[in-house]
Amino acid sequence: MAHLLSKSVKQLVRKETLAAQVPEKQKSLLALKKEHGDHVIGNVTIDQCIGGARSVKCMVWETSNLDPEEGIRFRGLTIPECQAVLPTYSGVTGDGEPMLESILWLLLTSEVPTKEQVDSLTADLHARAELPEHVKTLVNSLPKDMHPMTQLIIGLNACQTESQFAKAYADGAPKTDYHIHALEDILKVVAVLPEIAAMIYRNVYFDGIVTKDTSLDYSGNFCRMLGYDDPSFDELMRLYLCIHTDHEGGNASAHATHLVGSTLSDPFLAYSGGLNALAGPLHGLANQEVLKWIQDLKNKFEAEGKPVNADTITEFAWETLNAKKVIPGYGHAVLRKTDPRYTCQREFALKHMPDDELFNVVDTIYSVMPDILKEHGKVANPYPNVDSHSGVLLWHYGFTQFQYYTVLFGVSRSVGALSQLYWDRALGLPLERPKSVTPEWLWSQVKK
Ligand code: CMX
Repeated sequence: MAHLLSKSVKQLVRKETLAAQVPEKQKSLLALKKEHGDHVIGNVTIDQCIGGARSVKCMVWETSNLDPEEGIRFRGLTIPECQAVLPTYSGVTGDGEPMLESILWLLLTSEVPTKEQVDSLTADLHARAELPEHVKTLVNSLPKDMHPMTQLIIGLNACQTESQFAKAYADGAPKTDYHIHALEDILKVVAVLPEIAAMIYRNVYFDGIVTKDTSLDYSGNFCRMLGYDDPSFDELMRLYLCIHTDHEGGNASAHATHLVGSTLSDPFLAYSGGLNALAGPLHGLANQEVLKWIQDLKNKFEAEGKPVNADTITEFAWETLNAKKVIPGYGHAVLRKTDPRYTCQREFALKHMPDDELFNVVDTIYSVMPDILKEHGKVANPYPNVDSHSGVLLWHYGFTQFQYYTVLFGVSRSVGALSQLYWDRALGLPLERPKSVTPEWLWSQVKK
């Protein structure tokens, strides 16, 4: 049976906010296409063609934009601006981290929500969060040594039986209604991910028991399901989930979601595609790699009776680079400065755990790594990215199972990638189909 949007969300998200915006945005995009469709906005070099399409402008993205120097803006707001204006759990804006529901509202509607709107969204997500029995059985049957990301992807794919979009499509729904059915699925995917994620965590590392507390917000309830009840950890989770949501459209997880969705695969399948991309070590898996790198470093020098300090970190960094491996958590395909997502996590650490041993290791790495990478000479951006800091914060609260960290990223990224998927369907964006060329064709262009 189709889930009905809660009354408040129905009014605020669909009827007043989104429904008013959709025709305007459709009109504007149509005008761009019709009146300026042949306007040239860039060239593509052979370097870009071979080099992963870096900087090729060929995708429209509503929800966020990434500036190489400044970093991410969610609907025009930087991370500090989001922290200053978005509703928090305490109800006092600026006191604590923004709620995940706040950023979902912002990304979806481009409007800063009120606390009342955010609370209505919390209630709506809790109401949708029930997992089908077959999903529970399936997730509980997975081998404990299967990577948590693989388990998450399997769990989400199995939830596809709940897709209202797929059902509406099969029933012949008109194209103009696709975004409405997509929104049902999008909210459902966001709602079910924490429980799937928590089941995996509890199954792999603990007793398999997941206890909800829906009197809390999305992040607080997620923490309880994972088995944590420290309010300070709830705040960390709010920050963590907010900053990982979106990073414009070209990153692999967002782009994969957008690409799969462009075939009119439903949001469950589309976001499973995104999660598969996120599971790669050059993308979301880097957060587990960072912790592994630090543990390897500590083990090596402890065995040699040496302290972890700037000198030993430098030595280990050069060993890594000379072995032709990457320093996880450093570098970025777009950013050319320290990632503001790194900076806000550092500020959280300075506030909540200034004397934490591992935080000090991460901070010491930050003090030496940019110069090492500059000297190495290959890296376009020698500064840390988001993944460089996230693990150490989790570790502080006893969340030391670093093979699991990317799952948290996966829960968060659903919010950005799927908010955009709503707009993909609302704007009627077509099937993605860039042109590939053969190496022979490239040679023929050079010889011309
Ligand atoms: N350590 C060592 N070498 C690095 C490096 C790093 N941290 N970052 C880039 N390089 C190397 C690249 O491998 C590349 O080498 P080759 O020419 O031999 O192929 C060269 O420097 C140039 O790469 P680049 O233009 O600076 O970076 P890319 O856009 O190709 O790649 C990224 C970006 C993130 C994949 C890369 O910086 C990297 O591998 N970083 C480590 C992994 C990581 O932290 N990923 C997480 C990114 C954030 C996220 O998506 O979650």
